[in-house]
Amino acid sequence: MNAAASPSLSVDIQAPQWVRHERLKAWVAEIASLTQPDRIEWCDGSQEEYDRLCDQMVKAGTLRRLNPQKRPNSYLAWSDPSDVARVEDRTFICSQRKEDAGPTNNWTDPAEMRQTLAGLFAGCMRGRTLYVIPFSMGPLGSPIAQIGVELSDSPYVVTNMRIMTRMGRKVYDVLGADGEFVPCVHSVGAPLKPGQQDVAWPCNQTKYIVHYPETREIWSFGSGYGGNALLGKKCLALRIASSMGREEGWLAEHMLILGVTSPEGKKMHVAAAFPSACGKTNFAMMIPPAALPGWKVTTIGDDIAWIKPNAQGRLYAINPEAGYFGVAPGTNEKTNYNCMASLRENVIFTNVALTDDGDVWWEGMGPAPDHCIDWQGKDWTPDSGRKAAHPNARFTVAADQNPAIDPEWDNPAGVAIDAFIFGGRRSDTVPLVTQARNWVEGVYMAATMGSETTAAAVGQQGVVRRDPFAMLPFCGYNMSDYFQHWLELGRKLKQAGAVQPAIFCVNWFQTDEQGRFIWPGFGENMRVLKWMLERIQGGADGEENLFGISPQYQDITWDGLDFTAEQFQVITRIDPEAWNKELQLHTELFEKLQQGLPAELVQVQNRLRQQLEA
Ligand code: TSX
Ligand code: MN
Repeated sequence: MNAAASPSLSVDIQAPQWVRHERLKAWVAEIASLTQPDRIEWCDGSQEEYDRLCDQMVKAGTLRRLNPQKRPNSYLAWSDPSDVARVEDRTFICSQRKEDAGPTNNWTDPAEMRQTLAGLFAGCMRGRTLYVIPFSMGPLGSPIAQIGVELSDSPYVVTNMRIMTRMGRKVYDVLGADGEFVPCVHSVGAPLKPGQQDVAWPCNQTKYIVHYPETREIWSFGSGYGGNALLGKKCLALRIASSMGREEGWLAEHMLILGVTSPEGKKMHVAAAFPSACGKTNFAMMIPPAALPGWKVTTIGDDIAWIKPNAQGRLYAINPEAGYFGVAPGTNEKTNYNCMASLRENVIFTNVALTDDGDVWWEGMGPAPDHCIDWQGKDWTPDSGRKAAHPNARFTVAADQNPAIDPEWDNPAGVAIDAFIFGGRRSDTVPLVTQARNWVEGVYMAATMGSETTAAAVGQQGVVRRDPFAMLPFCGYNMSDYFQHWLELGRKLKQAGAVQPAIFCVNWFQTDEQGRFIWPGFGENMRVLKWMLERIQGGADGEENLFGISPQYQDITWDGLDFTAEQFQVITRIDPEAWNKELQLHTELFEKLQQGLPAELVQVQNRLRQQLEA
């Protein structure tokens, strides 16, 4: 298709003078010719633009303005009930070869997918505005950052991208006349006929979230929600970036990054991967207990880490995002005080309930109101037998509203990573904390990590789902190649003369016979973090077991907490019978990932099995 020469393109494609990138302009013209929008808007990322789009969405019924006394400058969106989460079964990695996507990704031949999408995108923006959204993932101009440009017909996407990324005119200065960018094309897939009335949340039953890792392109059709539509996040910063990182020798990980400062003022940085529903955002914003005075936790990121080795083999990490797109239900002053403080103003809420005084409410926020309007716009009372907020309801808020933001969070050089933590939600089997004896055993722990599904998935309670590195839905290439990449990177760090970061495996979620959590969790996790940091610095003791090194009761600081040696024993013991079953499940995972699975990981498994039998 010769888009630029298309006679049917009647829309004004004239770019503002501050866009000097001819290839970008030609691409915008090409996509406009395909999708046929009524207008093109070149977003500048200004406050005026944000306010204007919010006003426009309030008029269109997409947003409700919240009570400015209760929640200044904040809005509430209710999505279509069919468009409430990422659609993993509609997410595709379209590499040339199927093997390069691997057994855990959906794959379609790229040529075939391009044809399918050409059909779906033809005329799909009729009656709408095409917004050109330039954004930087990572501090502007950082050597670890990447630029993307999203073309979207959704003003909700523009306003969320302004919060979640460094978005706007300043990106064009970094891009210059011919800088590299990841092209991202997004449409809600709901063209309007002349005079047709729009709906509050346009979307399409047909959905495609498509990645071409070799050409580094993203195409998304049919959804306006979260990671399906805000293409900088899961699509670019994880799926495409993981593939870039493999080619270029760095890591794009589904990890929070936190800083932890000791009473002596020594600061370390930790990156941690947890599957969904394990409280990543809570951990990233954790407030240490008063009984551990002088310890401080600061947030660099809550979801994604881009990590590059320097010439000395030290790993430096940035948070590619500029905001938090977090799950609202369950968030309150006790589970995450800093998060609640972040949400006092300038927030976009999606799919939470609207209270009678024009504020928001969700399950687990605090006492239920006697009446509110639920996320589907219906009257709700505590006895209506439904949830007022959708379980995947979200807030979008700028990172710099977090009172615990790390002073280095915006540093283009990143922060030096001292430790990796991998965790899952396991009611048994996996002990509170274990330090891997070496890099390969750490990679094994991360590769085999799993998490129990919560009540959210009906009838699935207690089933362990393997989620290697918490990357299963986010790795843009073959998972076994990804393990290999981690192993190779570990070797490179060592060769460059660095001490490799320590690797820990944690589980806050063991339960007793009555199903009650044993470990108090939340701020008390600081006690575990403290042990880890003292391990790294050579101070704390631990005891070697089958899988690595775990603390004994006396190795943890218990000041101000009633937690007995007996309770500690329960959450740190290794039950040989349970681990026999666990290793069987690891074997099942490895069978699925057989193609290209590093032999080193199989060797670790064989060693564990032998030791367990002995
Ligand atoms: O986020 C959590 N973290 C990490 C916090 C720093 N959650 C919430 C998970 C759902 C998103 C946790 N839930 C954690 C945890 O460490 N631990 C638990 C389990 C738990 C729940 C409640 C209590 C104790 C443990 N106790 C009381 O509510 C009194
Ligand atoms: Mn995530």
